[in-house]
Amino acid sequence: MPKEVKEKPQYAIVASVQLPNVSDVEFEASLTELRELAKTLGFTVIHTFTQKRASFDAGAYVGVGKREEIRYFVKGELVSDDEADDDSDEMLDEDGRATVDGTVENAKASTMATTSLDQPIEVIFVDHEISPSQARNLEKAVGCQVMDRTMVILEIFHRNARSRAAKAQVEIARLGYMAPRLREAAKLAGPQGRQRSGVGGRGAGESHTELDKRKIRDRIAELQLEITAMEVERKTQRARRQDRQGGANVALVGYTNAGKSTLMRALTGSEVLVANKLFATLDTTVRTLYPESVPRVLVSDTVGFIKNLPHGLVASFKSTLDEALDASLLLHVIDASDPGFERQLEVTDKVLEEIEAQDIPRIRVFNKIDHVGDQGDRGDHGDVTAQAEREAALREKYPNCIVMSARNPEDVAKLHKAIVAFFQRDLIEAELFLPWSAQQLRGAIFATCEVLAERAEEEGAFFSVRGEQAVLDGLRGQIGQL
Ligand SMILES: Nc1nc2c(ncn2[C@@H]2O[C@H](COP(=O)(O)OP(=O)(O)O)[C@@H](O)[C@H]2O)c(=O)[nH]1
Ligand SMILES: [Mg+2]
Repeated sequence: MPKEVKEKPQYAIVASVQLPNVSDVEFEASLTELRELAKTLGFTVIHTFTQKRASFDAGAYVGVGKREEIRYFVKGELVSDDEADDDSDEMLDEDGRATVDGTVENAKASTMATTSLDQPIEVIFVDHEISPSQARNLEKAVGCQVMDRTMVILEIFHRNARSRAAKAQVEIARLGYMAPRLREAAKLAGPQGRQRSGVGGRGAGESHTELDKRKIRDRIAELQLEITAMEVERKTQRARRQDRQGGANVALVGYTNAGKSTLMRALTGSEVLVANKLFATLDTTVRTLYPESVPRVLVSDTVGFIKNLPHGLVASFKSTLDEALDASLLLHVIDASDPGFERQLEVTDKVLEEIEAQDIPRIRVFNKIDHVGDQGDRGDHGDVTAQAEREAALREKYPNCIVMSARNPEDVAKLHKAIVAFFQRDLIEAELFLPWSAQQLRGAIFATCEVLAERAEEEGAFFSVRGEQAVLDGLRGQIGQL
């Protein structure tokens, strides 16, 4: 079901700590992915704060100077922070991005940047899973809601879960995430929160949390039983689906940021709608291939693979990917410009096998070829030689693959053609004769077949068509009866 259309942008910022064992490339890739996930949730990320540290700040994930800088940015004004005198942790910053002096300068610049915003900054996204108390402290320090990586991913899975099994699986993960956070929620709620238990006082608040925790455990057990029961049911459904003939469905699968949604829009002609920002946040899960083909092909987007998927979310991810099983063709979209694309390709193949989608025909689509060798800041014109080399290597290694750029309309047309060709592989060419007396069937011919040529004769019209055998037989039968 489409979400409510939001008229105003929801602004957000991102913060991340780079630990010593994380390379710059890895760090940036993870941040890009998080921003992409935030966009999926409908947020416009306007700034990213980064910091190099030996470890996360035990109290609030980022160091105190950084917190101050972020708060300036969020509030759009200079506010003094009681804790701001403790600057010891900022010394670890190697490129001086977060030294305390620099912080104030950055903050002043930030203040200017944010005063022009028509909306407040609502959320700060954090690129790690942080503890409940870190989240609470950070929230207090910077003055907006905190969402950590796990929470973001859970929300996306929640929105993408369609089958009952997927919904149950995601709920289990959500409950597991929430359980340790209840105590913090109770603390945040203050005395009022404790009163809910009816007794009041500190101990009562704690026991209320214990009660909630037990409820959560019971609910998880219940859901687990449901899932086990549903697995049996699913196997029979699967068998039924595989028996079912026809149904030209394509599903786009692959990592987040590979270009699935962009391709979906390009392939289905929904570009115009999506260019209008209002629609960018709408669920665009299933659309018709455009220009339309015979048979009509439905294209669906699936939840993207995630590079840093928290271990506890693997089962939920697989269950939300289940809808790919309904497809008769998978387009596996790969970002050919991502240095880690081969590893991602392997992981995708492995997961598809685990959800038993390995027998569904697949086209590998190496996207973003235009971006190969692009250092990011030089615009969209990457290194042409590097692109040609990468393309040749890919074609050699993956014989039937498509190497393309979603930004190139000719490439999109080629992919469109490949999809249509796949679904037309069982079509046959034939000639139909429609007497003038049976012209009411003309519409039916155009609706169910691809008409290659039409020729008027004295007795009626000849159509050279391409269609499914069963459809052609049906039409001939109808013509004969008239
Ligand atoms: N340079 C380049 N960028 C692309 C291409 N395809 C998609 N993108 C960009 O990559 C980002 C992620 O694309 P999106 O379709 O949202 O990826 P998804 O997460 O797989 O749905 C967006 O900023 C797109 O504009 C491409 O072929 N070339
Ligand atoms: Mg997408």
